[in-house]
Amino acid sequence: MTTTFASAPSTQNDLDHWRALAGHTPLGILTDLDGTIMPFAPTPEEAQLDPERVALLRALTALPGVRVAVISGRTRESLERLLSGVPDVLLVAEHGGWKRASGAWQATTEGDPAPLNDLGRDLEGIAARHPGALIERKTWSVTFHYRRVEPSERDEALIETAAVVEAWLARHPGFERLDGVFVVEVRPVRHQKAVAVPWMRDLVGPGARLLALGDDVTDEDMFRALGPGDEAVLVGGQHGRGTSAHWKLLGPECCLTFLRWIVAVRREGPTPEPSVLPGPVTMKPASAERKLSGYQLLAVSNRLPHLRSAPASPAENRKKSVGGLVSALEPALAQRKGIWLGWNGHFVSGTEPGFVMIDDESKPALAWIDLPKEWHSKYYNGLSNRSLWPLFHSFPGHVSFSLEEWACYEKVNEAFAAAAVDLVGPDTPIWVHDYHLLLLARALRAKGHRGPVGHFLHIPFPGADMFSLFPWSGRLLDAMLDFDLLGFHTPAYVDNFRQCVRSLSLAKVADDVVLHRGRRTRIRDFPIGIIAEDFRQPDASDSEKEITAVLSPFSRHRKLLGVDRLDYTKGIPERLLAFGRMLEVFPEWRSKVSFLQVSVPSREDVPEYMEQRSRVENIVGRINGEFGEADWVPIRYVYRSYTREQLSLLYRSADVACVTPLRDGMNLVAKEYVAAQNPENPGVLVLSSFAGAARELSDAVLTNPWYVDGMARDLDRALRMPIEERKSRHGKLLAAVSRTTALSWAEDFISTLEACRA
Ligand code: ADQ
Repeated sequence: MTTTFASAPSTQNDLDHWRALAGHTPLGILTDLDGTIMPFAPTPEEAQLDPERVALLRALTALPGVRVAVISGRTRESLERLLSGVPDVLLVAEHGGWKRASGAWQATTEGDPAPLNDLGRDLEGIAARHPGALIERKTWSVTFHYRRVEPSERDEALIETAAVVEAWLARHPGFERLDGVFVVEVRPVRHQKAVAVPWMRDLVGPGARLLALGDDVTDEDMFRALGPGDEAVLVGGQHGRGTSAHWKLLGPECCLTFLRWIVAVRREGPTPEPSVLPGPVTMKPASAERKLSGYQLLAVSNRLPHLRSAPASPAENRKKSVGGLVSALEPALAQRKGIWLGWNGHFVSGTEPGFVMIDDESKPALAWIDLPKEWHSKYYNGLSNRSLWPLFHSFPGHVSFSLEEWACYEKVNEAFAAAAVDLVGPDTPIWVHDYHLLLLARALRAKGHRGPVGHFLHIPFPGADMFSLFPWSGRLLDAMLDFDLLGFHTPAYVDNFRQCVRSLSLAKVADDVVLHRGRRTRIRDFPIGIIAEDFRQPDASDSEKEITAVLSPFSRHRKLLGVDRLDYTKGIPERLLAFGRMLEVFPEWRSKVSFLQVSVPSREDVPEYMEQRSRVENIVGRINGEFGEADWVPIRYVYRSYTREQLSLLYRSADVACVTPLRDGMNLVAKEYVAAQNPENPGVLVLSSFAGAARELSDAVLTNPWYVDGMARDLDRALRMPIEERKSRHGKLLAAVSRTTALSWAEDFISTLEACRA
């Protein structure tokens, strides 16, 4: 994978700048090792510093007026082994935990690393399930390496790791998590490569200028600690975060050439040779590259579809990494030379978003910006998930509004628009996803974008009464009408939108068109589909073994299944209560039927979601305590993510799926369950009438999740349903699921959007 920073060739000014630094005395060079001056080896132990590199480091350390330090995350022993041939090099190990000028190593902090042992053990358990993963334990840190995990397995490994690490960090506030290039490390908050900077400055002496080189996010700490007159160079730059370096080198080989050039400049003087600078190049906004690449379609969503490195929170990645949206958009983007822009899950340290970065070798091509943490918290946790999400799902009790968060939401939409116009030409169609970016068309127009801009809302659009609670409802609707096309899951949501526009007397509303400020906005339902084949024949592989283990306690029982993100809109407590009520009212089911609830962690830093978790766990405990027997646990509750193959096996094994959200835009689990069934002996779908999917899947057992007694009766009915009825309902449901696929959904939206150009 190549991550491309937009870049420009070096100029005479660059050359003069670097000659001055390379020739400066005294000069301190701080360099990272792995990924900077030597390429990554499959495991840290396999790495070797070849004779050419040893010779170069020796030559650098022998230069009068120059000191060289290797600043690494490696252990003291491993640095000593690798650099034994470079006796004069200064060393910093464990990301600043240890330093050695001459003589013995010195620890830079005091503290107790013992609690890391428990974390190490838990992570070993995860590594054992993911071939290629390995755990590295140092004095002050535990690192999970996943470079050698199969790419298709990495998301899963990361999601599990992140869950364990986050839970551990909540109990150990003196430590922090660091996501590097295929590594997740936990270390004391105080340990940073930054400690090397003042230390080096002291050692080099008065008037020192420093040059720091590194490829990893840990090197950013060092870069930020540099002073005026110093320079930071990002090597390779795969870490994907905003960087404070102004220069970049393409990779370790370029880095070697550059260091050789420094040796030559110091030995031979600034003129006449070497007259060409073999790097670094200045980092520039992406616009120059965009003109060359000519992307024909841009998709924009809050998060990027694929994990680019460790997830910020496990659940945030789950949807995109396993969901149908990626599969739906991938072919459409590939066909049109498209690119996908999103947030990468990382934060920049400053107060402005990072550079736009492009990875045009991934499929689809990806571009991303990283946001300041505070922006993200206000825009995402705040306005998106504490205002718009509950409001649009008609949960006014969960809503909170803040002017500051709204202002930040506007700012983030503008930042996305700025990135978008850097990536594509002014006439390129842009497809925007979901409630995080409802102001994007407005911001794009302000930046001169002329091409068609469409929006698809993945969640419900509320009725006018509900919508009017939003303090900035007029401004929001007004901005939404800058889109050329607004897509919703169902005609009912389209109708809600129409009513809202009418109630605000903002515009002229015809059937599927709104006219406003001279712009025509088409409004239409585009019910999202799945790729049914993906759920039909799961491979009997390792995933099967794991699912067999999950299901084995159920082998003698009929099975009910719930699969959801742990979100209050999904109605998980209500459905468990209904199951409890069923056991009470129909005692004949006791010891004969079990409920498996699989929940994926979600938005765990939003308080409502933490409450939801403990509420669900309480109900599970209560029902199991009340009805359980020595050989029967009524509810098994699993709080984790599964692969698509594993989910398919779960779906296929369940007699009844309870897809009972209190409100849901569409709900893909309902469709996936139908697709996964054996047509000769299908299970029964109990589906909430308040899920968007209920419109297409009207042959399910439709239930009202707000009415626990009624839902208990519906569960009983589903369990008793005769085979003929099951087959007949399933046949109709499968036909509905096959009618609109994820691919036809994307094609339909894009071609409608392209037609808006006319
Ligand atoms: P979600 O609210 O996330 O999506 P949903 O449509 O059900 O809801 O999609 C969930 C996806 O996550 C499914 O593809 C499912 O397979 C997967 N999933 C669930 N539990 C999982 C687990 N334990 N492990 C792994 N994967 C799991 C939002 C809207 C929905 C709308 C979709 C798509 O809220 O209403 O249907 O977008 O537009």
